[in-house]
Amino acid sequence: MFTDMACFSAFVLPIWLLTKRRRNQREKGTKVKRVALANMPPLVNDLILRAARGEHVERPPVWMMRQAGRYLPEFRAKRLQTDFFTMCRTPTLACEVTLQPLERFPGLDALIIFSDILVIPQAMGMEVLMVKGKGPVFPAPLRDPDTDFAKLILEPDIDAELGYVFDAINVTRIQARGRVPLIGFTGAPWTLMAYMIEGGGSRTLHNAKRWLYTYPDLSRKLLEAITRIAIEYLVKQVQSGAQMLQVFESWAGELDTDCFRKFSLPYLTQIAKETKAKLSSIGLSVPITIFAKGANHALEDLSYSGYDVIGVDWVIDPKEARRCVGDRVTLQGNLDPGAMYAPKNVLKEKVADMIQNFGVQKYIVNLGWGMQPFMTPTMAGTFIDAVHEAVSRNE
Ligand code: 1CP
Repeated sequence: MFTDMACFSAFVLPIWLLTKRRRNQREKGTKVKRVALANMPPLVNDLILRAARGEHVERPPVWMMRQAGRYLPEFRAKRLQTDFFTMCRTPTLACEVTLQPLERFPGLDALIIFSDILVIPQAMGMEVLMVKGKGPVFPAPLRDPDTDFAKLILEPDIDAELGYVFDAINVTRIQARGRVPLIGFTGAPWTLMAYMIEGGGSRTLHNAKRWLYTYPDLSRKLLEAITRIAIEYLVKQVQSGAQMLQVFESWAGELDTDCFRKFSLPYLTQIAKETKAKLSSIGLSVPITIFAKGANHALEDLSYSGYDVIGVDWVIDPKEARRCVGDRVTLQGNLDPGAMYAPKNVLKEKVADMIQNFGVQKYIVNLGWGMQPFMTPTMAGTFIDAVHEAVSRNE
């Protein structure tokens, strides 16, 4: 009897557990047969890639952060039927909503894959829910540095945990039929760490700040782990079909200049440099954008950090932003999202002035932050038309 039990726990149980784990990973992982990059439809409009690489363009490309989202009635209709993260995890659905803005606005020059920055904390073992009227919520945020940190998976199996994003990118790249490039993205380490500790959006970030100042070494450990994950995640997005990448450091502006230099910039730099090196070693290369919202004080440092494009928010003058970065990078932004609520003629004038101030070359038109749920498709249409009109007016 004893030997039977010993045999069971020594041999049968581990094998059973291993196959169960593999089965789970398969279920979470690849469901669609991926198409190789060599067999993707040829790209018709490469304006944004040329602008990002600093090559000559006829007009600046335009897209909008959060362009797939709740300001579109067709998105809301889909969301009524499905939970947010189920949408992210279902490649056909993620593909459909990624394409929605382009179907409505053929004047757009890029797509961004429908997903969320919080899929990385999920891959690290944390639960994240999307609560109506509240946004993302972590039922069990990181609070206790000992017990909670120990529960985190610092080296998750990226293919098993995030394979659905790669599938969604692959399907979308095909369905986009080469009309415009597809952008992949990740949250940056500090922003993700802050969400993981706060457990959701926060005005003060007081829990995350307490952690950062009280446990700087542990904070670095966490930031390093997220950095490694983000790099592998970005490389795999490109291998699946992403043609450009963006890193969102949405809460950069919450850090003072010293903390930004210690807890954000080094990791942002590592992400750009290592992602590029890894891609280059497998014969791939895509432009990468950093959007460090609120870190206008660091524009010069960022212009040396390995990124091709720097996204800027609306509280910096375009000419001042250009002065900080020289001609080293392309700039992206920076319309005040609030200008979308202006009368049509005022909005158009703002866009024309913005293009005049940034200049047509080395520039990608965007908002200074994402589209908001209160905006309307008409506002987005006016914004995009304004870009096309402003350039033809200048010719
Ligand atoms: O209920 C819903 O339908 C949720 C709305 C929504 C959507 C459409 C959320 C919740 N995320 C998204 C999609 C999303 N998120 C995209 C898709 C592609 C696109 O741009 O069209 C992207 C790029 C993101 C990235 C993201 N998520 C960021 C970085 C960009 C930014 O705006 O700074 C951040 C901070 C998040 C967290 C998040 N997810 C959702 C909300 C409402 C938030 C912000 C919560 C907060 O802190 O207040």
